[in-house]
Amino acid sequence: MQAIAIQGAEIYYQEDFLSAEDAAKFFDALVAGCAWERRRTSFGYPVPRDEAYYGDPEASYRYSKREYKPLPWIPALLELRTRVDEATPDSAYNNLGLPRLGYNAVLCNLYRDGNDSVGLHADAEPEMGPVIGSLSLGAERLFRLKRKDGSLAFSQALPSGSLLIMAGKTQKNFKHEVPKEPRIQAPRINLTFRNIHHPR
Ligand SMILES: O=C(O)CCC(=O)C(=O)O
Repeated sequence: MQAIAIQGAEIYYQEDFLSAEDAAKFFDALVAGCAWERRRTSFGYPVPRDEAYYGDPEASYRYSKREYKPLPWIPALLELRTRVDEATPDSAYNNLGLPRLGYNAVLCNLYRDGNDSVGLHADAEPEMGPVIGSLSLGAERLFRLKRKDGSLAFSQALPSGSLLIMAGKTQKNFKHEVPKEPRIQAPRINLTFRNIHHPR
């Protein structure tokens, strides 16, 4: 994977992580096979994307007052977890002084078209590990990273089959978003592999 130099962040990227054939195969398997759900915010509005959460039984967490309880892994997601795990550079863990923890959960997002999105946020809950593997499938999606002062630090169109790893202090120093792109009419999927750990 290629390291992308952004001061205060640690990002790795591989555009051709999956072959076009594999990306299409996994996209079809996940559109049909994930238990997609349009959840509501604490104010009762639907979030602008469908979600499905899979993982090991201990990987529950709360985000924005929503409870995420993992469904048991399905074969396509298990296979992708292994591949994303193997591709995650040692330095993502070594630089943090962590052992290779790997991923025990994945949040799947389905953006049905360019009107679906995710607003600016960081994945920085205390139980969430700092290494996150983000795999893209389907139509291209703009992914942006912004500094705390709102300035743009990174903007990349993520094509199907690409893998982006966020590590180091990326979640502490930056927020990320997928803005609406109304011209996009095709669906796109993002999988964010995480490590959820509840300190005892
Ligand atoms: O689709 C993306 O790349 C962003 C997903 C995301 O921010 C999240 O799941 O927390």
